[in-house]
Amino acid sequence: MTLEREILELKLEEQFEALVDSMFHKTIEECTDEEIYIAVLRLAKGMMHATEPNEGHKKIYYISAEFLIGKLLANNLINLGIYDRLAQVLENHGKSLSVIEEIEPEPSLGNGGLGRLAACFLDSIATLGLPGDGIGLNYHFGLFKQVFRDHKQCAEKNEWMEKDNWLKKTDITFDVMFGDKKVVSRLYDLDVVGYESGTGQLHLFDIETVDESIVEDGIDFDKEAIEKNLTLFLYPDDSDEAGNLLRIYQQYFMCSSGAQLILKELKEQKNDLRHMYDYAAIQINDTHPTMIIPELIRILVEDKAFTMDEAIEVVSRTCAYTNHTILAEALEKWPLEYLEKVVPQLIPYIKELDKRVRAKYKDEKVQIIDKDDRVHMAHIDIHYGYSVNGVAAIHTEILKDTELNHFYKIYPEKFNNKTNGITFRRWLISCNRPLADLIESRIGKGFVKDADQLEKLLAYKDDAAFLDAIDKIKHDKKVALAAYLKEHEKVTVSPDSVFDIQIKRLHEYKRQQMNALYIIHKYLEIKAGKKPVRPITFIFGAKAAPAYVIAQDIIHLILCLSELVNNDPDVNEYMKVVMVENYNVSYAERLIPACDISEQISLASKEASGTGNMKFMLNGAITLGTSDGANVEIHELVGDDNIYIFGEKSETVIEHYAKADYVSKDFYKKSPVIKEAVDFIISKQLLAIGDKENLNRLYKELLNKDWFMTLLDLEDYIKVKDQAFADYEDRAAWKKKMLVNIAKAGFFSSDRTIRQYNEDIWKLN
Ligand code: 26V
Repeated sequence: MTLEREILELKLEEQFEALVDSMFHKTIEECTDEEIYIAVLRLAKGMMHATEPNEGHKKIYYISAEFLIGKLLANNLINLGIYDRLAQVLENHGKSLSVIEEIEPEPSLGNGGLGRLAACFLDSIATLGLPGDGIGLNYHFGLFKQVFRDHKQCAEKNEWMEKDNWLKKTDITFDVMFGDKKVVSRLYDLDVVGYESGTGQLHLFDIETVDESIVEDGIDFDKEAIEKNLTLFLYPDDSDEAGNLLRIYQQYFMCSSGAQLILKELKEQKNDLRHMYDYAAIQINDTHPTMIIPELIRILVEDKAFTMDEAIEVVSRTCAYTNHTILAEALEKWPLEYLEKVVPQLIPYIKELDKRVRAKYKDEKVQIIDKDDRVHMAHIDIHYGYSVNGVAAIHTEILKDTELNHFYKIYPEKFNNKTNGITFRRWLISCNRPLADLIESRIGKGFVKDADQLEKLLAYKDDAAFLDAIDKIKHDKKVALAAYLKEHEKVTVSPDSVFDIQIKRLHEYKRQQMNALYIIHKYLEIKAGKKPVRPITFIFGAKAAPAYVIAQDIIHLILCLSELVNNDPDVNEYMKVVMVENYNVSYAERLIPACDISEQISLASKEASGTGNMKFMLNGAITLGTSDGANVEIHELVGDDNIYIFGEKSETVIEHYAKADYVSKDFYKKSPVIKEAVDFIISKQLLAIGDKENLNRLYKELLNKDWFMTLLDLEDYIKVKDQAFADYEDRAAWKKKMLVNIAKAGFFSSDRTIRQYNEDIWKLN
């Protein structure tokens, strides 16, 4: 240890001892782990508060209904540059920082990729020294906690907001009007500290009158008591009108609070609102925050004496929109009638925006209010924002060529691509420190802030000692995961088996059902005497929207399969199936470093980008995937030898949809392998374990509809997956594949993505 470091550590030790003494009148040794956690939280909050905010002429406001920040302790300590020293201080006193980290509850303020992306972006904005804040909602229970009962998913509330947490209550409040009804919105802040850099803020708004006690069994509550429920849950069940109205209440509450905050900050800095776009950029994360456009226009017209023309011009030059999906059912279209009920004051503005579009363009497809009186939120963003971006190259091309082609023809200059990224601080340094240290030992620390430097690792492609070291870390991580699965899922898996992992939200287009059909196929092969050379551990993690029936059926199938396979003595030596309970960011941080094969098997054209694929690659897993989303860019970077690509291309899939000529039954009839696997869903063995209704429904769905074309790609999937398992046995070659994947992951740093947003869209400095 250098002298300088020793002094710093001594200082930190003294500082921490004094803090603990003042808080609990005890020594560090005498404190419980919970007390130490609270003291570390206090220490980190203090240091973060003292870190300079990133400042500049112009600021980016990233507005999003989701910020899936995960646990913050380890990440914040790393970014503050004190993680190792504090770990040492605690160790000196018989405490373990990794045990302390476990105590922090995980905030679940997001569903999946979209929310996690927003969190990675905040880290990168702060790290790059850019002035920028997030704007969102302070959901008290966030996304539900998933528990399995009778091989089915049940939803419970996730109480993450304990007395001691990272939130800072501010004295900033705003009135938000729902027609004549006034509610009060209060701002809570979270400091976002960049890696060895300044800070930004995550501004989370909460309704003052929120009442946690109205939550009954599971996640049921009175959906109509808006003053009490507005910020309780993220996207509550929207299968009925009350649920949909609540989403609109949430969205407007966020947009109105956000708009008022932005205008307040502009005023404090004495910036001229008529040139708002010189001082602020607002990035609209999917359509959930779209109402900020009409809301800003409304405020400028009604309170700031702008004409309608002026307000529209200024707001349109300030707001930019990111599209995260091409799935029609996910593109929000609110009935005008619902908006009238919730926010009547916005209706004249939305109608005015629509009127102006109609005056210019006759094409019905670009109108804001359609003939059924539904308001297309994305259309507001595209007409009245200055930039429209997709999140991976192929996704942006599909937007331009098909889904948003009518808009692309009008505004080609607005369209641009920003391939997603991930923060390496969390997805490498924090979740896989041994790998980060090994990399540093060869190429230095520069890659942490300049991710392209990872390419230097290619020089070690034939260095057997280095390749073995990577493989050893992978094995250690598999041992650690196996121990965790034993404790938490009550299942024993061998770290010497291949770990094949699919973790993401449950959706038919992501095709967890195809993976399940492969598992059935493998099970039947083993039963018939064809044993794999090495055991395989199939791991899933996924939450399904409570009202999404087929997704629940797919979870049910996987849980039934795991019961069948893991308890069958003919088979369980050769394969295991694990579906982890309550998959979340913390679980991802354990699963990703331990993965050998990363399942990215969406139907080509449907996964806008995927970001899990990037996290796996960075941690040395090899992708098994379709030509979809960012897989395409991973493929280009690593080359054919270092990825397993299968399935039909997006053009073919798009054509099938256009011609409506995909018939799943044809594939079922044609292929005995497919037939056997699909039929097994309603086999005696599975029906003895599971629920007939769920299994039958899924069977029929695959046979008669299969909207996301599972059977189209199943045979190729089986073939290529078997090849991947065979190749795994050439250990030397596989280790090289791991290295190439790690070395080429630099492009997927969210620092790169944010630099591009800044250069092309925000232009902050
Ligand atoms: C939302 C919904 C809501 C209702 C019914 C079905 C459905 C299906 C999908 C969605 C997704 C909404 C947007 C979203 O989360 N997109 C994800 O964004 C990630 C970050 O850009 C990206 O990596 C994922 O590919 C994309 O699915």
